[in-house]
Amino acid sequence: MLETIKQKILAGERLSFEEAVALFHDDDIHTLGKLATSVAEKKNGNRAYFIQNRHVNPTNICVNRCRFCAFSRSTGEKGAFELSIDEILRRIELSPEGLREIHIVGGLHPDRPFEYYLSLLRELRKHFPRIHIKAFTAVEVDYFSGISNLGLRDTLLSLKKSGLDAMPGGGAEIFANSIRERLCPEKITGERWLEVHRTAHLCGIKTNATMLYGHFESSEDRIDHLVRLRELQDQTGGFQAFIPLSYHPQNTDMGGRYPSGIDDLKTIAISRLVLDNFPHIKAYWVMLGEKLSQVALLFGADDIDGTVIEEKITHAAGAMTGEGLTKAEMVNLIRKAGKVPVERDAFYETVKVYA
Ligand code: V47
Ligand code: SF4
Repeated sequence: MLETIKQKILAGERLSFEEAVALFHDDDIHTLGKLATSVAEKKNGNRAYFIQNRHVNPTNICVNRCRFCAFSRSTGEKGAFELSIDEILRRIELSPEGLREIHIVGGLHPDRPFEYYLSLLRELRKHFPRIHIKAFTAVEVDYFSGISNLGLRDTLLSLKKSGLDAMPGGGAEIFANSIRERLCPEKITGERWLEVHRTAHLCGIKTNATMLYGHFESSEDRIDHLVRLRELQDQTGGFQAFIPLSYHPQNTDMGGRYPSGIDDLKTIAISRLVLDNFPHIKAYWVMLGEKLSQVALLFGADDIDGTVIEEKITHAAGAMTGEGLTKAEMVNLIRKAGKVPVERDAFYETVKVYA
């Protein structure tokens, strides 16, 4: 690895676009892991976070039909589903004790009114006042703004008033237009995705960010994506975590291959190094697998997400993991990586340290 880059990282200096791209072309994976760990430790010590959460997908019916998405269906198509609010409440009720967060994302339904989503939030808040609600990607929020005829700000404020605590990071994919057109021609642009998150931050809503990698994109496209996130974070400080999403090709229109384990680890480590203003880097165990997400804790990640319970998006596209992990399994996974497991809530407040 170039000595100048190494020295800059150790001195806590920001990497340029060119330096970050050079890291992707460097095969010294051990040095990369050590440097990313040193940065992660400066931010989060020896801690690694997890949360007791549950995923809920209100519907898989979606007007966008992105080419990498094996989860979505059109109305009336085999496998299409839509959950009522009562059904969602029932699923939360049946979840194990100790749930801290509900993670809600779904398709862009052609007929459901904005009121459905506001009622869902209100009912969840009423029945489960102590559980945080992290819901709706920027893509969904933009769609709600269209169907409600409210501007972005008022859409977000209505969601917040009804119970929304934070937003997940999905829908970012790769910002570069030339790649995005091949992945998801119907989806909002990268610029719009960033605008939704900027507006959320200005409304006091914390959000996450993601990047879908391992398809057509170049190293330059990945770094361009990271640098644009870093710039927005400089301005608002509203991002909590960054989650690289490893492409799963099965049952998709796009096809292709899974990224390699080394690519997964490099992407985690380089994300940690480039996103110097993001507090957390998440190794999403559902996509990386339990074993690689554990190793990712030694490559700059400080979070492995949560118990999840029910996962449909990655599993539709060939996830090799189970659908959920128990709290004991998460604690064990983190401990065996030599880190101190910390159970958190949706705002990274400590619930319990498993010393
Ligand atoms: O928005 C869809 C991606 C996202 C595929 O914010 C795919 O805490 C890989 O955003 N291969 C949903 N990725 C997942 C997501 C997420 C997950 C966990 C935590 C958080 C968080 C966010 O998954 C979608 C899309 O970008 N996706 N299909 C696929 N075939
Ligand atoms: Fe719809 Fe999201 Fe799937 Fe795209 S990734 S088709 S927006 S559910």
